[in-house]
Amino acid sequence: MASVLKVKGMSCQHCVMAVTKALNQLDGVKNVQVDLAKGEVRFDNTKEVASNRVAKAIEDAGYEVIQS
Ligand SMILES: [Cu+2]
Repeated sequence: MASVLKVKGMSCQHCVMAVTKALNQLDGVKNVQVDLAKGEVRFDNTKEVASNRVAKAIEDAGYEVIQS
C-alpha cells in the first residue's frame, strides 16, 4: 500500500538520507522517497507494517511525524 507521512524537521540532504535509511531498515517498507520541499515521505508498505512502528523509526532518527 502506498503511504505518505508528513515529517517535521527535515532540512537538508542529510535529513533525507537519515529518514530514508531509518525506514529502509523496516522489513516491508520499500521505495522510500522523501520530498524535502513538502516535508513528505512516501513509501510502499508491502507487509502492513504498523504506522506506529514507522513513526517510531522516524522519531528515533530525530524527526517528528505530524499526525493528520
Ligand atoms: Cu539535514
